[in-house]
Amino acid sequence: MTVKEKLTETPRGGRGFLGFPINTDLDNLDAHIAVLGVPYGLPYTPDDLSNDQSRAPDLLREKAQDAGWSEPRTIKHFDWDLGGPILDNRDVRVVDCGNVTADFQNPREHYRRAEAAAKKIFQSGALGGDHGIPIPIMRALPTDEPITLIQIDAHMDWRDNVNGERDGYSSPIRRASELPFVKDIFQIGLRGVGSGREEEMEAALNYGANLISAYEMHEIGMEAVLKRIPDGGRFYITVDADGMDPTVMPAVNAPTPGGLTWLQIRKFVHGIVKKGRVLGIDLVEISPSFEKGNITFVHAERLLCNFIGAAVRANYFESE
Ligand SMILES: [Mn+2]
Repeated sequence: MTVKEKLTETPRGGRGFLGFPINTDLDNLDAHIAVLGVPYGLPYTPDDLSNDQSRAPDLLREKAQDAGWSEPRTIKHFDWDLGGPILDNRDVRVVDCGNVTADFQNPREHYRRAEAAAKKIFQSGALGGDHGIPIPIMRALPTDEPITLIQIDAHMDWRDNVNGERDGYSSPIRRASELPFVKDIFQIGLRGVGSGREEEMEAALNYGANLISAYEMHEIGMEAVLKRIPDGGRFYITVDADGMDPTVMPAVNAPTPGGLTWLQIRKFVHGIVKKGRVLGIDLVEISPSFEKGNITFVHAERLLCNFIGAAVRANYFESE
């Protein structure tokens, strides 16, 4: 008999996201929606080993707007963003799978565990971590049908490597483009200056990535952006907090003016779940040191609430 590998551990504070139950036994999940914290990426420098972003998954749970209340209000009460309680009184089960465990002797081990955990749980709502996190998560996606990748980000993230590291936070879209089941790529909110140079721009264009700058998005509106994304099929969404405007999510390493507003990201979330099957969403690159009040975490919580509530109302979990 083999001992079961402990891929995740209970979040600090012991409260699941929004008060949903915690289950770190990934072989016995019995859930429609699973939340997974993935704190650690792969370092470009020794400082990155445990970076600021590593604290975000636990803080997002702990800073929940109803954290001071004796009952999980966010789950139970009427939600005006959704027109009713988040799960619409349907038989939909959400669990928090805790945080992927780390091996500090071997940073790469964390990615292996994240991929193994994500394989066990897909559909996931994954909470990063830095923007390297989607790499193991996307590698765990089901491979039997093509998947459209949608990234909300100020940056392209097409670097082949940085300091020799190929799986770090500047490379998630490059690595995704190499996955055989990833088909169309849409990158929304691009602006300012990031790690990308002209050669990354060329690589993205050669692939056929649909690059939609923040300024184009503001010009034509989110409705028109959604129309460009073909209906049907499967989607995976990765949200870098710096894709949002810094007035909405100030707690990022690279605040860049001109990002998505709250109303735009909400419209995007509700629109995309109606187009096809969103297999998972991740939210990464929240750097708690730069938080102003609680504004980033409030928007982060609302974003994931809107995603869960919209997926429930799109009948994702009816026949399961
Ligand atoms: Mn970014």
